[in-house]
Amino acid sequence: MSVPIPQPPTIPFIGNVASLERDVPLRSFDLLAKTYGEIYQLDMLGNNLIVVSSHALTNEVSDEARFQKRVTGGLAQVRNLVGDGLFTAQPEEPNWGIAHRLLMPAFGTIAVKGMMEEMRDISNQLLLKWERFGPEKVIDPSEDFTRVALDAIAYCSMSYRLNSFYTEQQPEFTIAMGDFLAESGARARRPRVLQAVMLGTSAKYEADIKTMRDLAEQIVSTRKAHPIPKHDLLDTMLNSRDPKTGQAMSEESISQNLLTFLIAGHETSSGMMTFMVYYLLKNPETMRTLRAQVDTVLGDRPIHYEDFDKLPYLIAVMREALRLAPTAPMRSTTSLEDTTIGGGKYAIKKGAGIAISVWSMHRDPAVWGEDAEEFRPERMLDGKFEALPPNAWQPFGFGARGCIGRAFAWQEVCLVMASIIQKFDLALDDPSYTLQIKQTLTVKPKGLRIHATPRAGGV
Ligand code: MNH
Repeated sequence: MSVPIPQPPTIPFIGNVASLERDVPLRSFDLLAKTYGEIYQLDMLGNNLIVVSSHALTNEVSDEARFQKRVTGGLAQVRNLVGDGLFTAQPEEPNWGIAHRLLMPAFGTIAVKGMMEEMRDISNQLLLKWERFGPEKVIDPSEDFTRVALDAIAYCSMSYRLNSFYTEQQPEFTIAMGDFLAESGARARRPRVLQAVMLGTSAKYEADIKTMRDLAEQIVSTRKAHPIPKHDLLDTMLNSRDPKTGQAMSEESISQNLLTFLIAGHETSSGMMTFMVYYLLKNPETMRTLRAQVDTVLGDRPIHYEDFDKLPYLIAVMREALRLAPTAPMRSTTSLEDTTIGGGKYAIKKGAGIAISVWSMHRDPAVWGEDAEEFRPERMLDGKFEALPPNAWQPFGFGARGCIGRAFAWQEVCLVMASIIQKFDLALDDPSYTLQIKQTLTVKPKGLRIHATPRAGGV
């Protein structure tokens, strides 16, 4: 027999929304899991949401025969900009399949390997900046990693230079995107009556959408008018056909997907690199081990693609950072039929909204042991990662709707982080800094400031 899914007390009209901390809802989800256990339900402004936080239940709802991604909450708001682009399309929308089949090869490891020198061009801009500023400068790593991530996607995917390293403030486009994503998240948690009267906020939201759309449309139409002899992702989208239906992508769909790459690929990657810096600075022994490996493999020559395999400790640090800090900390799914999970314990109705708290699941002691809260890359080494139970490590989601940019992100983060460790001694600006989180659609460390001292030999 099934048992009721626990629910915190509700407040009339707004249900459980008040249970969620406004700035960092993630903290509330994690706390609710500690209070109510591996599964609980919330009334989100009249919509029921079931939240799953353990590995066992995550593994069950990761069965694509029974459960399917549902675009809800903040992600549904992102549709205001990118409609049925890859990330925000509902599974039944045909444009998802067309773009997915057409783009999968273009995001594969071989294609991404071909982007190595363009990524290096962008990565070098960060290295040169840090070297020229020198050890006294207080660096906001999150800002500079955002520059790297956005510029790399724009340059690699559509041969467009955002040139974020050449402006004191972030470029207008970046600011518009940051504000748009934060507001999309906020909207999902805001009662409709309140939303209706926030005219200034809505006008700003619409203006940000226009700023981004204008740039994307301009890039697409310029390319159509002046083709270049280069096979970037924009070229693939303009000139390939879906192998299944023979259909081309519409111009609107192309713009929406260009913006999708920028959205899906920049905060996640930049947040990941910022978390890596934080964990490395808080774990000096780990930093020493990593530095030793980087020095042995690279010496003072530039990193090549072939080196990534020779840096298993770097890979372990990356995996462990994404375990403790999955920068896309939650995902949504829905049940295709009336069913039960937890060995018949919990009844789930067809169409039920289910959120998977990857953040909590990545700390499940049943998988990670009693030291789950500790940053320990050794747990990802020597075949231990490969031996994990299925779906225990899900920072890139899973299945058909898993991250298409995974190889891209992996290569970029390897390149940037190996180069930084090779070339700089890093230090916290405030040695007593402890992790605080900023949450929009993704999470990143808040208020982290560092110094970067070039090592002998120079950049
Ligand atoms: Mn990415 C989907 C995490 C980098 C483009 N990405 C997802 C999902 C997660 C995710 C989780 C699944 C979301 C869901 O189930 O609703 N992504 C990441 C992380 C990084 C990342 C942690 C970096 C670290 N992603 C990138 C990069 C790009 C990108 C870089 C593009 C250049 N991601 C996507 C796209 C999707 C996606 C596009 C949607 C894929 C689909 O649904 O078909």
